[in-house]
Amino acid sequence: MMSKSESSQVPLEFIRLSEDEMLERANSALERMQTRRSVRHFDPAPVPLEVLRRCIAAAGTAPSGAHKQPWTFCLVTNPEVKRCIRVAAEKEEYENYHGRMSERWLEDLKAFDTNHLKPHLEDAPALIVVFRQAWTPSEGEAGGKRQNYYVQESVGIACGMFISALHESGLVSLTHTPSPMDFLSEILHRPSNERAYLLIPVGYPVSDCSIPDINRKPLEEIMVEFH
Ligand code: IYR
Repeated sequence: MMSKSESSQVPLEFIRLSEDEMLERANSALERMQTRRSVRHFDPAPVPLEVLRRCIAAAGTAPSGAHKQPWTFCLVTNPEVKRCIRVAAEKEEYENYHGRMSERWLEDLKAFDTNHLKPHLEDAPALIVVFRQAWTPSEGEAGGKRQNYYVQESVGIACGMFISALHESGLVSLTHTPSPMDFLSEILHRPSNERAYLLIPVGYPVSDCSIPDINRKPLEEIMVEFH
């Protein structure tokens, strides 16, 4: 018996699949996900904005603490804004690569051929800048702030769903974390309850796109079963 609840409840629409069908779908989901790669070399060709809007809508279906949906997705295609973001990101990354990152960290990044230069921030036709909302402005609350819950987890899940939706839609992306990234709040005029979380360039790969030769951990290495 479900306990009485104060919220209004509606029926869940759910179709139970046969186990064969489930395995087939799980296999094809895995196969699709295995072809996703982060890309650093973008073709400047524009992408359909409506596709990006739908992918952001898909991200917005993510579960979140107390259903606060504590995220804002800024969709940037304006070349001047992209340039500002690139210039500010490269300034921070220069400091990172020339002193702020440890030798070990730089060593770990060698396979990815990264440095402080971020041409993809201008080459990619769209930048999606994800902000997390630490709190929600509220006139009725003390300090005018209403708390959000599990914000990092919620926004992380939404970003994962966004990246999957992009991949399903035939686009490539990069999860980029310039650090620190407060400059994004300034450039995009975000309110004080928002903090930049992730910067995701999106587009098509260049035709001769290369990617790091890396392997994913096998299932046995990432899973422990308890039955
Ligand atoms: N934020 C830097 C450095 C960097 C860090 C990690 I961890 C990466 O996986 C990749 C890069 C940059 O964007 O270059």
